[in-house]
Amino acid sequence: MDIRIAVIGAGIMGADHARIIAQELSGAVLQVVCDKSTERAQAIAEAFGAEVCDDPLATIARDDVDAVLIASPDQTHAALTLACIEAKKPVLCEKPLATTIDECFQVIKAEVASGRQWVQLGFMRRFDPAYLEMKAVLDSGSLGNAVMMHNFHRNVEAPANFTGSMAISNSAPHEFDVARFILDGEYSAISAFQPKTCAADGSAAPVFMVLETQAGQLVNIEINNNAAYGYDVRGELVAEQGAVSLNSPVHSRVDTRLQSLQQYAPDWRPRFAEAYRKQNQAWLAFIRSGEISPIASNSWDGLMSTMVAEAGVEALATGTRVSLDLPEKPALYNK
Ligand code: ISE
Repeated sequence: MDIRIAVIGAGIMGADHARIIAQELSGAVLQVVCDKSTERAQAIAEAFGAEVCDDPLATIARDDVDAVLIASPDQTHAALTLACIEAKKPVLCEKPLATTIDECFQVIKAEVASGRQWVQLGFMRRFDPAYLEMKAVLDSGSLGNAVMMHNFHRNVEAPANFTGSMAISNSAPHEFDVARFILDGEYSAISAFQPKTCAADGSAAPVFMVLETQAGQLVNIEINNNAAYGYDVRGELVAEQGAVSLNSPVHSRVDTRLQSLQQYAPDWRPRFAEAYRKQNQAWLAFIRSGEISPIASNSWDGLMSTMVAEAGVEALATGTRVSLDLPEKPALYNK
């Protein structure tokens, strides 16, 4: 039997997930598209033969919905995820799990009380072939222990009024999560800086962070959401006996007039297309088996990235190095 999926949120990511479910996820059907704007939902639903609903809680409760993908605005994530846990419906929630630490704990508490995991979090980079190869090389032991990880995360242009603290709480969680995943450890402290050469209100400025891990490694992250030239994510893991760098999927190069040109993606969707597909396939397997993929991000990972983001925002605002005091992990989340 096909798994009937509802997508809540018909924005840029909701539309992309709806397309993946309808066209690229064998064994799943896009059953409902839900958005406050029925017009937006209608446009997607019509393209893929789904139904439309404008009430997220009613969507979650529907008998013809087996699982729910949440791609609505960030501040709605926790409440909708809690409703899915209550209804015992597996959920793939776009990052972040919640906008506050307190809400992350509420989700964790509900999952622990129900005795099983229901939530996969949309940190899709864990399914990107380049990051997975980086992790496989490190885990093979051939390069010795990890020492540092360098990360660059660039967007063409930030939305209006995008600030440094938003770069930390909205963009950097991808790096917070994937570096934790690759290094297989937790952070102990974070410092954050902005170059002085950019707009006085900090709105256009990149943010540069240095994180320390409990194992003593250093992780640096540049978030530059006004990089102008393209969507560009780079990473290099430095270990004792060598280093591993990410390659972006580029299928061709144009050579002309003494130049060699390679295209950049305009945003993250083409760069991480394979990761999104693999992530959603893993979620489908989770829906069927009840067992979350060991590489997928779960509610605990969501809490960790929200805690680091909150500390990073504080580090930037105060100009200080902020230490992290992490809670104990419930056994439910041991992998
Ligand atoms: C954006 O907020 C996202 O969530 C995307 O996944 C990320 O790649 C992009 O750079 C962010 O700004």
